[in-house]
Amino acid sequence: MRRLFVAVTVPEPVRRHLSLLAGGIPGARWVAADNLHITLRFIGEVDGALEQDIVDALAGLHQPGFDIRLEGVGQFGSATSVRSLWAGVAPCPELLQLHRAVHRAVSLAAALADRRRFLPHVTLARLKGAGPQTVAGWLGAQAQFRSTAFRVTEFVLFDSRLGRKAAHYTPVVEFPLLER
Ligand code: 3AM
Repeated sequence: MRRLFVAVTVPEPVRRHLSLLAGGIPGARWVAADNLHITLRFIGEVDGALEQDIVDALAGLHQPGFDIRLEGVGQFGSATSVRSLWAGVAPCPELLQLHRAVHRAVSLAAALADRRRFLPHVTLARLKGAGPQTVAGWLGAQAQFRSTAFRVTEFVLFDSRLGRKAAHYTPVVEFPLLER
């Protein structure tokens, strides 16, 4: 069994830019630069046969490549108990279209539902017990964050192994998007 998810990766210069945002929150677990990504669809644990069906379904997608930019920061969780901090994505219809296509392909191939609303983001940190004021200070300080634009040329099926301190992500299959 492997624990799978589908994501868009972030190029190295943008990951380096994002890693400058790490810091200033005691107890935060900052995501390692190599692990920064935009999740399109979490799949979960599947066996080899189902994984192959998912790979076949994803390989059947023919979506175009596109440019995106990361912009702004936000939080998941509640005001008093923030679970994670993230960088946002500037509005991008092509990313939403890719998400819809991946979502549909996975749902059909694996008969797995996922009704969560898609809010594209790059998780930067996971928090436990961080004070709301500290978090608000960080959000205010980073509110103007804006990356350079970059081209998304593929999406990737990842295997996620949960470690005691951090998850370890390994690319399983890279699916190229159509060129201009
Ligand atoms: O890209 P982010 O960090 O938002 O939180 C996990 C991570 O999302 C999420 O899948 C991404 C890659 O691990 N994830 C983990 N378990 C999940 C679950 N049971 C989940 N998403 C939905 N349901």
